[in-house]
Amino acid sequence: MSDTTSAAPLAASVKILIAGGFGVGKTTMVSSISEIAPLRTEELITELSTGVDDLSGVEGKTTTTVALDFGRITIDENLVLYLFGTPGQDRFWFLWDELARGALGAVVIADTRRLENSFAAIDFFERRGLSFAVAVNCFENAPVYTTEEVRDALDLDPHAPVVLCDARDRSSCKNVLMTLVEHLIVRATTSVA
Ligand SMILES: Nc1nc2c(ncn2[C@@H]2O[C@H](COP(=O)(O)OP(=O)(O)O)[C@@H](O)[C@H]2O)c(=O)[nH]1
Ligand SMILES: [Mg+2]
Repeated sequence: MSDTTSAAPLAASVKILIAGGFGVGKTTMVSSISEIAPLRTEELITELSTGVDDLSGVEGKTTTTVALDFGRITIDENLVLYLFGTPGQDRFWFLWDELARGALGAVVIADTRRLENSFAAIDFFERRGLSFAVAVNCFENAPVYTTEEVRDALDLDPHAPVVLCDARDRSSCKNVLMTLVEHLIVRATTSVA
């Protein structure tokens, strides 16, 4: 079983953040894609936090991520992605600087019923110069927009990738991450400062 003869290079480990507003599907995405049991810190939304968190549109949601979701996906023998879901609530913003340290890129998940919930994450990454892709999580009862309409509504840079996805579907999430990785490679090879 153990292979000590081959000198395969170690895969690059890349840290990716999974961000977006409250209830957009961050925990769902990390869970559906991770090949290790996702480490998750969810707590029941208490009576107390229902007054604090904006639950309109996500009334069915009974747990909330208080720290982070963590998962891993092996893309191929050269590349392993470590996924860090960010907490969606404003009161956990102090964690974002720590979480962003060492990250190569981010996925910002957006819900077309509440696009404005993802503005803060986009703003944070734009200000930090961290490359990101926007993944529109297509909930069944959400208005359907084209990726161009979403790009306009979010006032994104013309080459920031926007993809439609289903956060519950592994191959759909993998497609999002591949799009981000390709974008990171293009950025790294064209913006030699
Ligand atoms: N119908 C549908 N429900 C989803 C989808 N993604 C997430 N959900 C549900 O939406 C709720 C919020 O998702 P969650 O991943 O906890 O959001 P988070 O706050 O961003 O981590 C959960 O009840 C999920 O099961 C989706 O693509 N379609
Ligand atoms: Mg969550």
